[in-house]
Amino acid sequence: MKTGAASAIWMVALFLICFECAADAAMNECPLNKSEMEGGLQCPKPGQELRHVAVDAPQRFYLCSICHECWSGIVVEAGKDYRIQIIGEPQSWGDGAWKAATAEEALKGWSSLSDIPDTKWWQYPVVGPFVWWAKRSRRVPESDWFQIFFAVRDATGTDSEPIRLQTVEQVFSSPASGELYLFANDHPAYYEKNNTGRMLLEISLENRP
Ligand SMILES: [Ca+2]
Repeated sequence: MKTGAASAIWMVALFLICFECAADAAMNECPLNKSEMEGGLQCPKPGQELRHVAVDAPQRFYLCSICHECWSGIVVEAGKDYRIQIIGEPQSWGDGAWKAATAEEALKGWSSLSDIPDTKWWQYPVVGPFVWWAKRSRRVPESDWFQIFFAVRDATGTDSEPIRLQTVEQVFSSPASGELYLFANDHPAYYEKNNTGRMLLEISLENRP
């Protein structure tokens, strides 16, 4: 009887360990930088390894700034409330010379050359006008460079309006049913050129009273 009980405990433990492995394996892998992309690690595509979020069963996924659309694999439902949270600090988060060491800095993004430490005097007249001119071509023109957004693509292929992730932990009502994707606000031609970084996020379903 004791041997049977011990076996049962081991079976449960092995199941939990394997379940954890499977959860990790299902996470959306994405490249940290151009070098990893050239090494073969591509940005996640939509519709891969889809996972649903349940109450008390949060799911984790990565956001990589080099991806135009970083597909989370997370399926959300219109009208339900979700809590999205950055776990820890981002890894090597940056847009060219601009770097963010903390999640708060990453969320803030940057607006002009004065936000970039060690900017040289000659860069203001040379690079400054380009930074100002190019901002109208950002994915979300009215928001600063590299601020983080998420959106939902429904079954018809229609994307919801992007919602800005403004705090490390944020609750939102899903604007549509479909897969969640995220992106750093950038000029479309300047993702693979100079974006680096990966951050881990977690999403959970809010339990409405
Ligand atoms: Ca960029």
